[in-house]
Amino acid sequence: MAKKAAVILGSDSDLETMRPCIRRLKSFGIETEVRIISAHRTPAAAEALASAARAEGFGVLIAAAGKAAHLAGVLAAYTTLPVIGVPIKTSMMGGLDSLLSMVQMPKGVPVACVAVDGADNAAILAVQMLALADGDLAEQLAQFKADMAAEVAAKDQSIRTMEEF
Ligand code: RP5
Repeated sequence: MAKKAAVILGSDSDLETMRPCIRRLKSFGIETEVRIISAHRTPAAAEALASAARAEGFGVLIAAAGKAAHLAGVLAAYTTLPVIGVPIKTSMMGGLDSLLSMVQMPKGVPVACVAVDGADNAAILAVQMLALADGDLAEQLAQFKADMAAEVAAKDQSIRTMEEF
């Protein structure tokens, strides 16, 4: 049976940024659970989710958080599943605070951190991880990449024929 993905938000204020991630996972047919769990406000829930995730059929966890963004790291402390972090853009530091909090993990507890607000890439990376053990998903990914290349090639063709250049 295909592994599930979990998208864990540090706050409901992260939801709009993360909608593309949830949509992308669903577009690949990945069963996705979305939760709001905070490393600081509900740490016991973070431990419970991460500790049980592998046994519950998850293959990857995606964690979005901003500011002192420790959620992905805390989840990674309690699971051997891969954890992908999405640092959320902040008003004061543009997300650099979130990025550094998330990416500077101690040796032994990695988090695969995507770009600030990199929701879509988090989903694609998660699908690539799940596709290691799922041939259908791997085929879908190959088609996704081919469609993306065709789209860029069409734009290239179009710009080459623009009169303004
Ligand atoms: C983090 O602090 C959340 O992930 C969010 O990005 C940020 C602000 O949270 P709220 O104060 O809006 O709940 O924990």
